[in-house]
Amino acid sequence: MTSRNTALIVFFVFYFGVLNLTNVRSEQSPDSAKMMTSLVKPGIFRHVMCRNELYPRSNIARYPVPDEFVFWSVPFADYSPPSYTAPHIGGQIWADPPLPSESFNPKWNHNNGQVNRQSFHGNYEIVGGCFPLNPMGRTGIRGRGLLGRWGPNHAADPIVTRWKRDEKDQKIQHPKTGKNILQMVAIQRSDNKLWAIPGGMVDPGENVSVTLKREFTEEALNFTDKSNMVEKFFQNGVHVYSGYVDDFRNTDNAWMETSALNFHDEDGTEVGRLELMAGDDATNVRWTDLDGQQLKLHANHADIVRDVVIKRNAHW
Ligand code: RP5
Repeated sequence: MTSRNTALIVFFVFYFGVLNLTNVRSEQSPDSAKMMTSLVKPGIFRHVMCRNELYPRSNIARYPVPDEFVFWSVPFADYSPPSYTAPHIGGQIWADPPLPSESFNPKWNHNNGQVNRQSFHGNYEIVGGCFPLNPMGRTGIRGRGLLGRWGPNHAADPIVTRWKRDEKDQKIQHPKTGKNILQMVAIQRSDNKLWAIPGGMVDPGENVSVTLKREFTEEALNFTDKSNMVEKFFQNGVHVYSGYVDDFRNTDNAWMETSALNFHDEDGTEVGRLELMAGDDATNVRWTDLDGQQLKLHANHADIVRDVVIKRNAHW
């Protein structure tokens, strides 16, 4: 076989491989949706949002990482990403000290009750003597970037839903699928202007269930609700997802993971009736229709939300 033929075969295999993956991402069937979320696994899932771009709020370019070199298991001899930790992180109470350090030796892969350094994806490696290694592969940048913690940075994402209704309070069916349409409270993030689940970081020692309610109250209600209703509403969450987030801030040594729960207002009389008001970290807040054709969200939030749609047999 000539080298030209070999090159052509390699090109077609790669091209159609990528095409196939793209189709899986954009296909809207519930089965493929389930597959996508379960694809957020080391060695299968490839970074999309945290690769090949300028690092946010900096002029640092990520080292280009082609699809086939994302996984650490694939040798990439030329890989020499820049190291970056945002200057404003230094000394923050919510952030770790710089590494390497003589005095800072956390127990990696361990939860000490204050900071959870365990990953949902099993034990991660420590490289260079002290640096946690992103379990999903290369991101084109080392250091912590904008993230406070080395290793996993744990967040919580409350997916608050209700059914879309008409003026007579009847559920609206989508003309194409005939299924009821779910709506979710989404915020527009101030940092990247993308719509997102109104999630946030788990504070030291905080229980995830507290974070879920706190973040929703801060970001989507701007602390306006003084009733007991929200408190009660947040007692009935359905687990949706625990794992890695393809967040634009991730690096080779620091990354986002989340616990996502669905809080559903079946008859629209609880949170479904509240007036939404964007908090400090959000530019906007609104009830958003969950429609696979239209929905573009921050990180891989759309994949997470899609699981709620499947569970509730709603239109997508
Ligand atoms: C995402 O960023 C998480 O899924 C969560 O929604 C959010 C947490 O970060 P901040 O909003 O606190 O910046 O990766």
